[in-house]
Amino acid sequence: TVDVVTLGESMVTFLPSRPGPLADVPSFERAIGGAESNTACVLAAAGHSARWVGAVGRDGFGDHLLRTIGGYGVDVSSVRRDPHRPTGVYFRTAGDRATDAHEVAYYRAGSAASAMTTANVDLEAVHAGRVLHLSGITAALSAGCLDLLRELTARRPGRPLVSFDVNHRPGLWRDSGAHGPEVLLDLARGADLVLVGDDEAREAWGLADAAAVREALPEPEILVVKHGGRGATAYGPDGARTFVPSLGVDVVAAVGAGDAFAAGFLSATLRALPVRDRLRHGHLTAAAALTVPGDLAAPPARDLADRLAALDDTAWG
Ligand code: KDG
Repeated sequence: TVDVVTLGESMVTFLPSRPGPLADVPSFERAIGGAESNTACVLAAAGHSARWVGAVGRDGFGDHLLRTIGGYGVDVSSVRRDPHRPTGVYFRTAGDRATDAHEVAYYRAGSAASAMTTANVDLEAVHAGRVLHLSGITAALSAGCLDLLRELTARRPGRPLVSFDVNHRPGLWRDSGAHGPEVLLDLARGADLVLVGDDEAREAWGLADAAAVREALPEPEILVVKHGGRGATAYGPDGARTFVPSLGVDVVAAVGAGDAFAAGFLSATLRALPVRDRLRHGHLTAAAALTVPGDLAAPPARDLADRLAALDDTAWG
């Protein structure tokens, strides 16, 4: 068995050569994006076996994604090549450093990944991990993708630990016939581990704080509510609540930080570390992603991360 399987859409990402609005950026640099493959890449870089399942076109961008994600050591052998649909791409601006307000232009409607269904995805490969990591982005891509996520979050005996990062992307839901917030809450109820930002919970569900999110989402064994640069709160099955502050890093770009946080938290979960240390590993891994312009940064080496996570509360003040 693999440690972690993730499923979702990956795209070629174009990062701006300069700050400023999309209308004014003269050139872009190619990188890769996709929340779920980002998490798989960081987990593989941290020494776990990871598989990413998705679909890409039979085009150069698809080749590039497979090569790059595979280059991190992620198993991409179950990714479907679609001869009829293109690989999705998106452009982003650098954004404001203080507010992280940025523009995103997606070109992913009708992409290979949006055509994923329960019938064309290798479900055996999807279920073969100790952990299956999903995100709410996939649910917004198409009716077929939403069905697939419903199937994968349905509670049934013997399934892997299902991890769900809410990743509410209002721009993607605008063109979908479904009501994003309701669908996301419903999918989250089927997961064992849920990760959500307090900003997302406020925007999508109108829930004011972490306690209100736990009240609305009692089903997942572990619920992690992230408070941006402040920290994160985890709720366990027994009502236990653990808050760990974030590291005060100089943020270059917040993109990819949530995916990295998930990777750090999952890595520590696979190693059966206590919840406090899972949160600390989440913050440490996120800190690496926060300090680079693109989605992906190498996570801190495991022994260093373990030593940093073991520092006393004054260091984690
Ligand atoms: O978390 C980073 C992702 O948002 C980015 O890589 C693109 O997956 C993406 C999306 O759909 O927004």
